[in-house]
Amino acid sequence: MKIHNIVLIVLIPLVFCSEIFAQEGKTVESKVSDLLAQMPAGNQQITGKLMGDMLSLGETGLKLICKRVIPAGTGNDTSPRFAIENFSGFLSGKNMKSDRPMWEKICISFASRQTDIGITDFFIRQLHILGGNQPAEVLKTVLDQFENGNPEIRDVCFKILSEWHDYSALTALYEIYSSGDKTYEEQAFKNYIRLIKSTDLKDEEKLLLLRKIMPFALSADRRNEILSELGKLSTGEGFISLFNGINLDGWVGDTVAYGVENGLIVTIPSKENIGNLYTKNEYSDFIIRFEFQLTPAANNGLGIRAPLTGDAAYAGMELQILDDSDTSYTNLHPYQYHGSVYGVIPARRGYLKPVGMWNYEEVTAAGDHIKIVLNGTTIVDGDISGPRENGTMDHKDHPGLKNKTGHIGFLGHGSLVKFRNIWIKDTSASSDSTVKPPEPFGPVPSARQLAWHDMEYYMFVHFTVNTFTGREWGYGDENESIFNPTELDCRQWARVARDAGMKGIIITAKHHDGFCLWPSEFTNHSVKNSSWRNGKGDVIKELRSACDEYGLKLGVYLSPWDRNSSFYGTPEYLNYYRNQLRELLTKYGNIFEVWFDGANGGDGYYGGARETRKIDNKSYYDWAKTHKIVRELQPSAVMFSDAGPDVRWVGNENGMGSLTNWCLLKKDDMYPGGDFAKILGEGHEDGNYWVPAEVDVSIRPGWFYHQNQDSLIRSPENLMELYYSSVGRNSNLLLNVPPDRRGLLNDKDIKSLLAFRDLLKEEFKTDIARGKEVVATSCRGKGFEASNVNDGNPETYWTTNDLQTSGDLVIKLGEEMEVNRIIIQEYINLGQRIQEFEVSALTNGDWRKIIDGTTIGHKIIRKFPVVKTTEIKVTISKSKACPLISNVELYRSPGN
Ligand code: FUL
Repeated sequence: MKIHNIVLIVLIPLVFCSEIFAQEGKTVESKVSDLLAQMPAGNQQITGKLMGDMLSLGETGLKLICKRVIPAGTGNDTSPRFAIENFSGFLSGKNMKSDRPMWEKICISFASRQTDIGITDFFIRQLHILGGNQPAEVLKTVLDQFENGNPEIRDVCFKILSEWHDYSALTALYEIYSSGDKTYEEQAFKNYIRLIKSTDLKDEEKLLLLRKIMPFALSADRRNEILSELGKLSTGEGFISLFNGINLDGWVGDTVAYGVENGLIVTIPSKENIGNLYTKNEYSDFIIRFEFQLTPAANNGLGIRAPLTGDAAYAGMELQILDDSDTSYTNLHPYQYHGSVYGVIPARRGYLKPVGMWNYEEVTAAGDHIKIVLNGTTIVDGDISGPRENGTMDHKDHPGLKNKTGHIGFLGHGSLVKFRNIWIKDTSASSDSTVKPPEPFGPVPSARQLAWHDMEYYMFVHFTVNTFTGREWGYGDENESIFNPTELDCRQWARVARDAGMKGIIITAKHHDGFCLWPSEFTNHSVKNSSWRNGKGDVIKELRSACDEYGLKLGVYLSPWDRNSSFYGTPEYLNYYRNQLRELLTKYGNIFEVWFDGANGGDGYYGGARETRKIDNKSYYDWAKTHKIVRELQPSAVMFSDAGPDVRWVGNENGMGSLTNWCLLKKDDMYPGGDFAKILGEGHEDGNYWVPAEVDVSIRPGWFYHQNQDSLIRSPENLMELYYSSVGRNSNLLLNVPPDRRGLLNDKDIKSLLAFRDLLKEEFKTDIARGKEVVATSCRGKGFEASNVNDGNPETYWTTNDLQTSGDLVIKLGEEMEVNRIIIQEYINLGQRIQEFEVSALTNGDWRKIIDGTTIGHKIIRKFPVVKTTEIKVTISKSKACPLISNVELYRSPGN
């Protein structure tokens, strides 16, 4: 927690040196004193700035600060300790990599040269906070200290190892545990397992690490814990161990006649009447693998689908385990040979190893089908339905053939037999055609949000009196008659939007000047008093029918700030605002998005008052009440603002979505117009609402049309960059294209938009992943196969079982191909989960990483230099819960 807080503290502000540090002529010593005098600083911004100052002190200054840390109780060293801890947090930030080694070196030297345990502790902890730019070196220091320090230092170091944040401490913990040092053994074991469980290691790696520690797990509890972890991991084949090598946990029945010796299950020969040893659990369909060793003429049996009482050969089924090579058995029937389903299905004789050697057997029970492979040879491959319906070979009654499920057991017949390596895979679930989908994880999108995600790219239209006054923010005192577009044609806007590949249009029904593009009955400041169409026009109405004609959705921007209204700033204004909202939401059909702007309050006309009016962003608008109106009148509309509730602002107007972009937000602490730029970009990884980001940006420098910006229109290539930094970063793109004074989109803008559309078509022309063979390291089961990621169906997805949070998907291209673009989509209906991923390409037998990243969400599109490859691998290395991928596309695009 501590580390987390510190990181937050320092990531927020951009760091610049403060004035005192710019002053020449000061000694490092006095700079240090000046700096420490300002700490602890009251707020995060100041602390952040001071950290920049601290960095500029260089090694000498930093060491001077470290020197001021003194043993507890000998004086006040709050300032240096505060400075140092924050500095470690500061340097653990993403972009501070290059400065870390120097600080690590200083901390290591201060940690090792101290005689005071508290100070050593303090400096070792800095290494921990730093989080390991060079984890190996930091770990080495901690380990050296662990080995060489006095008991107290050992304790501190061990604590750090135990709390280590990633798997790099596994080896150290393993060594401590396996060294047999009793003081730390218990904790070392626990943390070794904890790290394996919690890290982003691949399953295969986890398996190796668990197997590595198995021989040192000398108690049954520890063995069971390891085996249960092994069982949870998909071993590729999904077998779990039935025997922990130490005791008979998991077994019932005659646990006296069967015992454990040297890691083997053995029958105790002194016992005359050996009973049966059964699994506690019941199995119906399964594959069991085990090894067994016989003594001359030994007799035992493997009971399957057996009850715990009665003769398993009849009440269940008995698969013979028998030294049928012994002369006493020469005259047996084939349905009594080793492997036979006793009395029911015969076996092939002659494949047992010589007595005293270990045999390896695999039994598959799938419905009525029983198959046994002994030492690599199939000795039984038959069906019990025939004997069940038509009579058995031994002509006896075998009611157990009807059992659907039961225990598996070793059936005792008085001889000495040994068993080891007993593994089972329960296949009952996979023979069932319905595999349960994963449960949702965390907040999930509503239906209206899902529909919004699919829109991806749509048009913003800024149009009002400003178009005619040349302003960006109208004062509110415009004479309505200036609104007079000579050739207004909403059909042209819609046609261009459609041709440009956009899915909708959001229009400034009212901007900050308060002028309404529809004849609102609540104000005179609207089209009804303009010269346009003799005051009979209604832009919203015309746009509605144009959108319908061209298959586009319509959204409205209704500025909360109104520089015309005399009510603005008073409670009455809210009624006015809500009345206008009601007009828009009731008179113009379905609205897909309602855009609540964050710019609020300032000077304005305000009905003639011509003054400055400030409102409190947090409380004035009473947003909850306004939101209710939208939900009531347009239940399928999403609401946009800095803080949602449905869609959030991305935090800038430059077209930049954030690479790490969670659709999640802790919106309860936020409000429109607040200072949340960074959070708005990234969202909150642990956010409690689904509030995805929308990137709003203009094709021109201004939001409104200004003739003098006709030469400053974004080029098609620039629009492509915008597309990558918005749609390609899990955001929607709302691109503003302002109509000119004619009321038409300008030819220059249209040209750029349509050329961009052509570029886009070329960029993503042929998806070379579509339909190719895809394999995954593991799969949840039927319905969730890897092939779902390139079937073109957004409703199907690949996923793993619930306990897995990583996995690989390999797309086999079938031949060497050039690739330079990838699209990946999560199946967000069940939550955004993926935290880290990587893409690599197979070239000449080597896997080479081509990109990595953090979040995915609805969609990411990434560029990379052309690779010639036969296979592309998408590795999900970290996910909050089992990862769900609905789509992967690959392209060789002409772009760079
Ligand atoms: C801002 C407004 O102040 C701009 O004029 C523009 O409408 C932009 C989309 O939002 O907050």
